[in-house]
Amino acid sequence: MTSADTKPNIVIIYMDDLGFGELSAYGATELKTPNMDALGNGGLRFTNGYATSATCTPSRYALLTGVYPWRNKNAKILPGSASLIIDTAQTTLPKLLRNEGYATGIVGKWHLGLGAGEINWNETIRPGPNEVGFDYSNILAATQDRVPTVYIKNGNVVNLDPNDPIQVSYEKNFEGEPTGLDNPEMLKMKWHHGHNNSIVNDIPRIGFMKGGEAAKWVDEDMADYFLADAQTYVKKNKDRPFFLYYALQQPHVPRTPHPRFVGKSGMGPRGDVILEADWVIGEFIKTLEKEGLLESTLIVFSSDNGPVVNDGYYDDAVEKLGHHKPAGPLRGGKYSLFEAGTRVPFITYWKGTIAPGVSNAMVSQLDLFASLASLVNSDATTEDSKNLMAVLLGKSESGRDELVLEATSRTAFRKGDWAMIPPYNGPARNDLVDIELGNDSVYQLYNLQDDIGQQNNLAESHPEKLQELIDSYRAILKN
Ligand code: NG6
Ligand code: CA
Repeated sequence: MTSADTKPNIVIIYMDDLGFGELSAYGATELKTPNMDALGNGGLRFTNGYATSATCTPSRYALLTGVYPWRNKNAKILPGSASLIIDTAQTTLPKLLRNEGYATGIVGKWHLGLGAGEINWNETIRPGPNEVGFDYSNILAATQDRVPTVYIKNGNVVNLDPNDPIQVSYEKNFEGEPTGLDNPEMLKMKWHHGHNNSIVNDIPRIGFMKGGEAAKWVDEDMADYFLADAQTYVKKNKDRPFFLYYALQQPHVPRTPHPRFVGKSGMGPRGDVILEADWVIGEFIKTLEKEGLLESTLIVFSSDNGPVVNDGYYDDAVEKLGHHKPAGPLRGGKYSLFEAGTRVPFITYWKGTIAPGVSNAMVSQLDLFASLASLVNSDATTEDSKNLMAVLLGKSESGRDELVLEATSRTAFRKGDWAMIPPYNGPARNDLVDIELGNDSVYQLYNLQDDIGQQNNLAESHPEKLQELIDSYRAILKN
C-alpha cells in the first residue's frame, strides 16, 4: 500500500450546539441541509453517537485528549481569559498524528484556554493550540459571545494595531466603555440573560474588552473567514497527510448569518446560520474534491453538545422555531444529562472506503483518539478512549458497551440500551434556556431501546438493572 492508503488525511468538522434532530439525514423535515446530508447519506450515520459532554469545553477537551473531561476539574465552560487546560506534556490527538508525519491544523473555535496566568493579548500568546500539537492554528479564543472578539493566528491576534492594545477583563468594565446593561440603545441584538457586558458590532457579549478596534471580527463574515482559511490549509498541505480540526461556530449564539443567508430558513437567525454552515461545508468538500483528495480523506462530522434554542439573546429562535425539533425525539438539550445533551449527529465519511449506511453502535468522540491512533499505526492510548476504528469504518457493529456522560460537572451513565442518572440537587429545569437538566431527587433509569424520549423511569421496577448500572458507573469513576 502507498502511504496515502495507510495515512489518509483526517478532517474533523465540528459544529457548536447542533442537535441530534437538526439534519434532514437525521429526520429533520423543516430545515434542508443538503451538504451535511451528503456526508450523512454518503457515509456512515451513527444513531448512537455521543459528544463527551453537554457543553463545549469538556467535549473539546475529551476530543483532543481521549480523556474523560470529568477527570479534569478545569474542563468546564471557560471565560475568554482562562488559562490553557490541556497539559503541554500530554499526548493529544494532533500530537500523535504529527508524530506519524501529519501536518496538523485547527481553524475555528478553540475554547480550551490560552496561556498560563494573565494573558497579554498584545504579545504572542503561549501556550495554546500550537503547544499541544497543532502546527497551524487560526482560532477564536472561546466563544462567539465571549471577548476578546478577535481571531488569533499561531498565537498572535490578527490585525492588531500596536497603538490600540487589547485589554480584557471578566471582572470589571473599563472606564467609559459602553455595556449591554447600560446602553441598550446601542444594540442590534438584545440580551435575554447574561450577555450584557461589552458591546462589539452592536452585540452585547460576555466579558469586558477595550481596544483592538482593527482586530475585531465582523460576526457576519466569520463563516466565510474560517472557510477561506480551511480551504487554504487544505491546498497548502495537500501533498502530505494532514489533519484539520475545523471547528465551526454555528449555531452557537450570537447567531449572525451573512446577509446571503438572512431569511433563508424561515426560522430566524438560528435556522439561517445552520443553512450557512451547511453551505460552508459544501464549499469545503468541493475544495477537497477539486484537489483530488476526497478518496484519501476521512471526514468525521459531529457537534460538541446538544441544542439550545434561547441561549441568552432575543433572536427569534423561539418564536420562529415552528415544527422544527432540534433534539429530534430526545429529551433535554444542551446542559442536560438527558440524551439530547450529548447524543448528537455523528458521521464518518470516506469516499470509496466507507460504505454508505447507518450504524446503531454506540460511539463517543472520546474514542477518536484511540481509533485514529490505530488508523495511523500509532500506539498512543489512554485509559478512557476505545479503539473503535473498525466501527467507524463500518466494518464492525460492536461499539462501546458503556459510557459516562457529563453535563455541567454532573455525570450520568449509559450501558447497553440503558441510561442511568444518579440523584442530583438542583433545578429540574433551567427556565432561562427552557431545558430539562436531568436533576431529580431519585435515581432515573431508562430503556432507550423502548423509550428513546426517556419518559418512563424504570428505577423502581428494575432494581437489579439499576444496581448493575450503578456498579459499572462507580467502577469507572473510581479509576
Ligand atoms: C453560558 C452562556 C451561553 C453559552 C455557554 C457556553 C450565559 C448566561 N450563557 O454560560 O450563552 O455561551 O455558556 O456554550 O452567559 S458552549 O457551547 O461554549 O459550552
Ligand atoms: Ca457548544
